[in-house]
Amino acid sequence: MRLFYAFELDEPARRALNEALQPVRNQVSARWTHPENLHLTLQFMGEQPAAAIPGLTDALQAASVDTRPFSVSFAGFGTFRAASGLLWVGMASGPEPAWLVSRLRQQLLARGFDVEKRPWQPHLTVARDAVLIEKTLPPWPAAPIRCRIDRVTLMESVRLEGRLVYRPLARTPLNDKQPSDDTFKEDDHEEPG
Ligand code: 2AM
Repeated sequence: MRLFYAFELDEPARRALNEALQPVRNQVSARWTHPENLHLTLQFMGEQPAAAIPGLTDALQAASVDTRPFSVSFAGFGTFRAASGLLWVGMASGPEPAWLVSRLRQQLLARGFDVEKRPWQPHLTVARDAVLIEKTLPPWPAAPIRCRIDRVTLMESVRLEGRLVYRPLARTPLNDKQPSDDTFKEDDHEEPG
């Protein structure tokens, strides 16, 4: 099974993004991501046996208990290498998503899974095989699109009749009972001994 962890977009964000991309779809020749497939990958796990799912779910739960829900916003096009044809939309946020990815990687390593070693670069892939005229990225056509993230999903990527489909296998809520970092914590002030 081809598995990865992702942030799913809530319905208003998905709609807003779809609308924002509409004029660009007419200007740039590309294979555009199907709107229902829009997601942001936290960690790609590659081929895994079904027997790995409990461990992968457990790692996600352990990583999520320390993270409260948060908001992100999407705006601006980017590409890793213009020649790759992969066009993405950038994500702005506080530090929470990067912390979450870092905790998730630690939890996965502790369970014997391999993880991506490169720093996490949040990106929402919106098109592949994009032909950019003189390698110029299209201007972002809308206001930044806000999205509330309150869970992380373990996803399976499958091809059904030639079409790429992402299937949620497990959704883990972030911990809305978690105090924010500036909240006083008694443990922080305990004297040793
Ligand atoms: P992409 O959007 O940047 O291609 C499902 O395939 C998800 O996993 C996609 O979001 C994809 O990211 C990501 N993915 C696929 N292959 C990957 C790889 N070798 N390394 C990291 N992420 C990968």
